[in-house]
Amino acid sequence: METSLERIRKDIEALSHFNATPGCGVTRFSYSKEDRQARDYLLEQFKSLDLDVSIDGVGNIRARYLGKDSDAPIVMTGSHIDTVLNGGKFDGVAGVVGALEIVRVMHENDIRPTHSVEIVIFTEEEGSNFYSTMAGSKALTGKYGIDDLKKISNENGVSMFDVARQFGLTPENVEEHRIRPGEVKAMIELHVEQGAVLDDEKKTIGIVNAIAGMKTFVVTFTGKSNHAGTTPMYLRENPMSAAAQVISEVEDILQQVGTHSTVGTVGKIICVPNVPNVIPNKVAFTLDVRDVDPRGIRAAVAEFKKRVADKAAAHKVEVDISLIAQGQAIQLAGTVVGTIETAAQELGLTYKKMNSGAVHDSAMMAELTDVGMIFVPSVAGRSHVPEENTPFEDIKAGCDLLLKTVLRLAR
Ligand code: HGY
Ligand code: MN
Ligand code: MN
Repeated sequence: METSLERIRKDIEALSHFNATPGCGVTRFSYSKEDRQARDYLLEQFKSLDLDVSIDGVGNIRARYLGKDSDAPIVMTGSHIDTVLNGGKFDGVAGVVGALEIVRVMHENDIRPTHSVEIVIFTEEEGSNFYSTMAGSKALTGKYGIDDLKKISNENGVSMFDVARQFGLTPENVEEHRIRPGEVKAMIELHVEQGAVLDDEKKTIGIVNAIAGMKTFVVTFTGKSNHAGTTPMYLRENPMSAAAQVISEVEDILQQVGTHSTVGTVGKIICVPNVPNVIPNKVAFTLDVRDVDPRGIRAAVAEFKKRVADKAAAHKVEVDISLIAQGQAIQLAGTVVGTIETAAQELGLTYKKMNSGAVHDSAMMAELTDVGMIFVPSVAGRSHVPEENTPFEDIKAGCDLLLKTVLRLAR
């Protein structure tokens, strides 16, 4: 009994066409037209399998394949279908299609494990709308309540609460649909590695031990706008000078105080008024700091805040640092890691135990249940780019491993 390469390929290709930027990677933000199309496609598939489907107030989808004991805690598997801007077609989708495919195999072979198996599709994993990664899984696991959903907003100042409402959902009910302690026996997420380790070492499977924690800040320097030609340098209160110096020191900070696995990224910068012959009055940028070792994040953030304050003073500008997203580093459950490893050995798959530098919704589930992750290789380690690629045969191997693992956990 194995999964179908053709169905896996067909689903991934079909979903990749629900895309706002054809020809330039895949862009499918939560609550967009493309998101609606992808949801409808998947809901169609779930209906054909007679799954018991529920959608919570922010759009997290749960589709349950009933086991013999409907009261027993469920085994959950899935991921996300939203993307970054001009991203790839495998990030998140591999795990959702993998979950769908293993349920199809159970359904067509009339396999009824004791525990129900539930497909989950988490909303807004990437944070592309509201810059808060894993906002959907944070709501589903109770880390985000209604107040948090009203606090995080998009570039037009519209909150996630209101965007979800406009999408036809009921965010006011989100707290009723939270996953309850004891409800989930285990959660397994299949995901592309998004790094180069498996591709470099020619291994088919990554068995994840730990998922990095992260903190995302928005740093805003505010100075005094003025004419670019008539304002002498010594009279300037220029937020761009302060921002440029801090941004250029991020690598130095990590060198000095980070661990070997601490990473820091400035990925977005906003300049107001953003006109060549005007000294800006405001410059804001994001800083994303991650590590599987919390000490690395703590040390890097402390040093970064010190440098930010020094540059603000040196350039006579105001500064505000706000934390807009965070996730704890987590160790995955030894029992689940062991189950995945035994299954990989039985399938004769090459594999490597490893950490995840990317964050994942599974990390949000880790306080409520035992969590495991299965990685499949990313060609040349590329992800969050149009070049993102994983051979379908590797995804199928990951799905076969997911099937074996889930059946063992759910039997
Ligand atoms: O940013 C991440 O690690 C994930 O892809 N959202
Ligand atoms: Mn992802
Ligand atoms: Mn991603």
